[in-house]
Amino acid sequence: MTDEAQHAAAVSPEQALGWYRQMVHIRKFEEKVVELSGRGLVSGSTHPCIAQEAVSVGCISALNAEDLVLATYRGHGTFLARGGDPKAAMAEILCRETGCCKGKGGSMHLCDPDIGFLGTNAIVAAHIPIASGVALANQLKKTNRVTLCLFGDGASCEGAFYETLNMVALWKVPVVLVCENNGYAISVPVKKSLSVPEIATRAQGFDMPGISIDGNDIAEVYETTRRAVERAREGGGPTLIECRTVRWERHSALSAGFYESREERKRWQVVDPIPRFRTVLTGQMAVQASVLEEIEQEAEEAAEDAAEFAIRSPLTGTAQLEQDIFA
Ligand SMILES: Cc1ncc(C[n+]2csc(CCOP(=O)(O)OP(=O)(O)O)c2C)c(N)n1
Repeated sequence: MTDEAQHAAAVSPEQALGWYRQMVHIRKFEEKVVELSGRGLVSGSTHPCIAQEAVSVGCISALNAEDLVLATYRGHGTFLARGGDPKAAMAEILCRETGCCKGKGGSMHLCDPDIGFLGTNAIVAAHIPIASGVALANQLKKTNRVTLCLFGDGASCEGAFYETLNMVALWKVPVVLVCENNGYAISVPVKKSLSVPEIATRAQGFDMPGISIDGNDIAEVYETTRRAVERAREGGGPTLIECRTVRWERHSALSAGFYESREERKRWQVVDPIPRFRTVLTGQMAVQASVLEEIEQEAEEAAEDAAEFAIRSPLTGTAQLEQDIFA
């Protein structure tokens, strides 16, 4: 039995199918975003999370409905995994009035407080102290809510990360810090930016747990996050989880993979979380391939519907510039 199959053994077929559905929906959504970007419909840059779907879906499914999430600009998948409306997300990415932020945030700023999704952020590592402040506020208010914060390996090299680790460990703040280590910060490979082989070991300097896991094994991501969330909720404080993953496509839809080698591409495709989980579903869980094909078809249609909705919606114009502004 593979590691993945062992981790999935504790999961019900319903939950497993739900995860598969979410991962495939995110994949199709992101492929559509890349296509629309190529057609010149996305203003500025957009950062696909293709191949990182298991991290978004696995860790978000370990949360309660009241918990809170903050993520990076590579956060479309996290937004969708949290239950964000794909039409409102696509409209936001295309800067339309019907977007979740009325088209003023664009691809890097998705937000929906109604589902506890407090936003994605374009400034590398800036949201790590913000998420921890949110978690501290909830600790002080005794709400029992946990805050989940996702960020990249590049962000783990920023000063804001270390300052935050110190304070959240000291005050036992109920935050779960999930580092999506996809091997690169734009074009800089981790071997040129990290002083340690595993980002998770950095937690030791702050006397908090740090765990490095296979971020493309959705059941392992779920179980590790579930334990960290439980610990945070019970007053045990923060955990740093390093999800080792790959960024299969490119840094952004504008910078089509010009730096990865052919060998690296092949390695990335082998660890792709979707076909890997498909094997678990059709094998030990005996799910019919036709059920999965239906899910893939439905996801493709949902992505197309989201794109059509966004394209039909009016572009956010200068008339709205001064609306919803706090000064
Ligand atoms: C404070 C800051 N410095 C630099 C940048 C430019 N920048 C945008 S993305 C990025 C790479 C970040 O890499 P990582 O944290 O590993 O996340 P990934 O893009 O791989 O998901 C950089 C340096 C920025 N947006 N913010």
